[in-house]
Amino acid sequence: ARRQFFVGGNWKSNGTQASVRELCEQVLNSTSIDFSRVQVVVAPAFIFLQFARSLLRPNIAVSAQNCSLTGSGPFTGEVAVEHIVDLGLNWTILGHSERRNLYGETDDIVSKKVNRALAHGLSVIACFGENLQERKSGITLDVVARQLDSLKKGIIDWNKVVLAYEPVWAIGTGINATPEQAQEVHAMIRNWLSTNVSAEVAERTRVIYGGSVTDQNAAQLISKNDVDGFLVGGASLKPAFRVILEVTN
Ligand code: G2H
Repeated sequence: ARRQFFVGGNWKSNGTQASVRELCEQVLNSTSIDFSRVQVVVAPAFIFLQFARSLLRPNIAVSAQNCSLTGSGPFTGEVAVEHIVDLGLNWTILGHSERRNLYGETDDIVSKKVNRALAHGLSVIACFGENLQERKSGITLDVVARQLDSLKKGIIDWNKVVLAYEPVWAIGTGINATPEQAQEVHAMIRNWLSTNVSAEVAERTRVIYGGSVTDQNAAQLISKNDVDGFLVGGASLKPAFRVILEVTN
């Protein structure tokens, strides 16, 4: 049987109370989604987590976009895994390339954050992917394998992990990976899982694609065997997100 599809909306540091309400009510709550086929998770900015949770229908999950490496305590300005758990939420994104590139999160930090989140019972959308230079040099698969090796150190429960392959050159650029490019890396990731974790985990784990996914390219991408869904940024803030949610129906 095919793995359950997974569609995540990463709203990044966007939105207002009004726009969050509109997205929740006019798009997410009013699209016909076959939840037996697709799991839907949206990630608003921390400040809107509770608000979005209060508005969304219960079968759409709400996720954080990051968690602190430290717990609750004297860590001014940090939001800890414990806070996310306390809100009754079950998900966080970790290792997004914007965290890695703009805020200095190394493979090691990401792996430790993943470990903390899983240890406290959260499920994790773990992000990784090569940059343009690395792709041009032909080392994409090595880079992805290195990132997976590091993530693996933090993963204590593969049942709670969704792997998000997000080539950095495709993020917010309008240049998505072609379905063939995505499939090539996703197949390699599944191979890596089979060799380095187990055949069962390789079969079961959702590997989703992120990077300029739109209503125009979602259907072609999802037609590939090893593409189990998407992490959608810009397009998840628009009414067109509806089309992406419906693509798995
Ligand atoms: C990649 C993606 C969402 P976008 O960052 O994680 O964003 O779809 O805007 O490229």
